[in-house]
Amino acid sequence: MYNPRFEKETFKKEVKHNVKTLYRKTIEEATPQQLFQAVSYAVKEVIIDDWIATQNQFKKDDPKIVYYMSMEFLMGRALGNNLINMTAYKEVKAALDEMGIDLNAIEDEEPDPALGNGGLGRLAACFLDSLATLGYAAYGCGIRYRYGMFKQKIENGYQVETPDNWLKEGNPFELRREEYAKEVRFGGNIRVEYDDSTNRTKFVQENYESVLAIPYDMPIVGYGNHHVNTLRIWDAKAITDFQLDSFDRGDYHKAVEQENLAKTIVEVLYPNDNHYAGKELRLKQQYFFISASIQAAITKYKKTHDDIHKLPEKVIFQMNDTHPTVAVAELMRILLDEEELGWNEAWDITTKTCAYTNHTIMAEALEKWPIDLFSRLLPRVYQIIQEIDRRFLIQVRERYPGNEEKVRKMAILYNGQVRMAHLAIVAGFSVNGVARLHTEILKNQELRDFYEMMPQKFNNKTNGITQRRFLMHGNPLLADWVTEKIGTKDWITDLSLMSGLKKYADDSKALAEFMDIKYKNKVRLAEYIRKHNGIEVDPRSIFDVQVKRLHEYKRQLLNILHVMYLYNQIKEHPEMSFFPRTFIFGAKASAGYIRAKEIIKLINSVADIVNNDRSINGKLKVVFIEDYRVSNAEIIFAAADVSEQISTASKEASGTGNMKFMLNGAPTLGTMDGANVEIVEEVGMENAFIFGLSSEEVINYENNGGYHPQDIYNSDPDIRKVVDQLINGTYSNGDHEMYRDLYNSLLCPKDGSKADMYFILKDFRAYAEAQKKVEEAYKDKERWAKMALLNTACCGKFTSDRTIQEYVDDIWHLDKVTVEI
Ligand code: 26Y
Repeated sequence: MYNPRFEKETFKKEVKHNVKTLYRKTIEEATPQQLFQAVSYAVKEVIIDDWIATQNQFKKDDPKIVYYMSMEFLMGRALGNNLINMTAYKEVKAALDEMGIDLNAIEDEEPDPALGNGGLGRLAACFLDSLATLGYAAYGCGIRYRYGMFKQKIENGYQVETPDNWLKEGNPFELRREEYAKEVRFGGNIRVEYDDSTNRTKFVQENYESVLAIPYDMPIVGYGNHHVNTLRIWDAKAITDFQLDSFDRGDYHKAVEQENLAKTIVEVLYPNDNHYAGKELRLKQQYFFISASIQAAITKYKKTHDDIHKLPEKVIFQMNDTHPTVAVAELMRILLDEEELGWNEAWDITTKTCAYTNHTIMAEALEKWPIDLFSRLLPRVYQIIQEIDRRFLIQVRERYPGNEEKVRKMAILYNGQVRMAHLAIVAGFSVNGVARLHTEILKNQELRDFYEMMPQKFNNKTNGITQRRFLMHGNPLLADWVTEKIGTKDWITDLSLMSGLKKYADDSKALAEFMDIKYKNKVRLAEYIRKHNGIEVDPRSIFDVQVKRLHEYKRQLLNILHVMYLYNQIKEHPEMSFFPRTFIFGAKASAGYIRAKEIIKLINSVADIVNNDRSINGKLKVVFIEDYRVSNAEIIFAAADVSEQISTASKEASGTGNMKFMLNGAPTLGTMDGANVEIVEEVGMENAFIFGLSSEEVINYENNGGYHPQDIYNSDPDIRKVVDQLINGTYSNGDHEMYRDLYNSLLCPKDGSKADMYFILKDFRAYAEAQKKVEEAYKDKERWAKMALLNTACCGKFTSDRTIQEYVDDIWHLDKVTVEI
């Protein structure tokens, strides 16, 4: 056992004690939520000891620390995960059982901390898990949003957003740390002063508004190693509590303003995924958490080191996309104005501590702030960026004399805008993509000029996921089976050991066991669907799953158009052989993304018609799972037969859901995009269903003005029929306008964009054929079982432990810490 405090009787006593002191109740009287709180506090008690031990070890060892700076951390529930990582899940479950408490039910009382949108935020959470498990010193730095990702309700087929008040009942795992508060200043003007005695020019910010950033720490528990890192998320508070006498001093407005600023700044997570909207409040959020985090990191460093020049030996700031990029200018500001270094010294330190990860090539996701807004809000930071840009452009002109085209393309400040990606690349010593194909596209297309000028900065770090959450916690049946089959639990921290399953690929008994576990997980999901959607699905049907954010490039529309096509086929040829199929969708659309919301409505409309058509004998079912999030994702991955990864090639930087499906034994049906390429490389073409245009082909079409979807529409009657059904009322009660915009997007967009930008009709036939192959393969039970098992067996590369070790080896160079208890 991990810790004597999880010993049954001790732990039971602790829970009873907590229920009594927190609620003045007995176990029998407590509500499930109260039990969740009481159990969580009991678990936290144990964590705290390890947390202290880890911090003490840091003090002793003085390791280099990575600060993972991210606007998003999509953590998922903490209780179950913490128990897993403390290797106490089963013991605690048994102890609670004896008290008549069902751990699973208690876990369901925990709201998902949803401080993120999708892939980028969840990746940050997997990285924190791996950093602690591998024994590296790390802080996650982010924002403690009052409201996380909205809750999604489906009403009459439409998405309706409601606020995610995740802190309503209190968060038992967090610690408020008022004593580490930092002040963050906005706006005002910069007064330049010359100090004769020191011969220095001083830059003094005046007439600013400020807020106090208050850190909340959450423990990040490593697996079985007593290592506990910290996720530090910042709350905002007005700098002086509202004081009435300020009214008399004429400061009334300012006092109110500061109060409001503090309240609004951390109010809510922006629900945009891969789409930049240019909101001033978002820039405030960015500077708020970055300034506080960097100040805190510097304070911590200076406590035990006296030479600021050596900061790069102990500190790394990893910027999760461009959202935290203002970090480079803020670090410069502190080094110049507070540490009083010269420009060259400050620049040398900054460019050795900051590194940047790019997560997207979608043009609309690139952050470019209007200069007037930026300089008004962050006057001193803006001055520094001007100087960074000025010096950088001198280098560009030196390298490319007379080539003003280069200057225009590479400048940080251009056309009235601050290009955050350029700032990150110029100031960072490392620029990485998140899958091999993605990094190649960055080097050869999107960031070509930068790659040409500074090739040494560019590197690839293919994403990964944590098997602790997505197998051990999400799929305990399969986890236990894997341990039994490969004869060791060590896969929990060394996923390459999964290859030990390969020897069972032709073992009928093992294959039957594997598929029996899949079946049980399908029954579990079917129950979830019955409870939450009121739809009956048959666990013997093929569970074909697409769960991810809703975005046109991810092509949920291709999937549902294909369902419409299948339905037409079944209706037209009732005699044809057809293996029963359940198409499962889960997706949130950004609140302002109209077309994405239309696609959700379409999926639900198709579901309504298809699910209620008794003439097709339940051969086809369509389910839209409401409020897709980390907690139900764990159940969904475990139950999937087919993993839909059908983005337009070149658009999905990596994908990480694809890896979670693979881990749980679902073959990929996908395009050669993102990490799919590497998945296929590991598992073999014969164990995946690959279709569609390649990224080169897509990029080629794009560079030559697109293609003509009308030709396909005119020549393929099955496709034409499906597309026409968008506007002939089939799925809209006779309303011809409801899906007109989707129809137009495919054939003749009204907004001036290219027809079928995402090559849905172009890839349709290839997709339908690949789907046919899925059906054929599934009918052959043993063949399918082998494919599914080989997916699990070949997933070793896709652990975030591997990804993190590569970041450590190539970028961060951290020291391993062994926590001594
Ligand atoms: C509003 C705005 C500037 C913005 C907000 C969120 C831009 C982008 C994002 C989120 C991007 C994101 O989640 N990207 C995904 O990152 C994953 C982790 O690297 C990849 O697997 C995935 O392919 C990529 O779409």
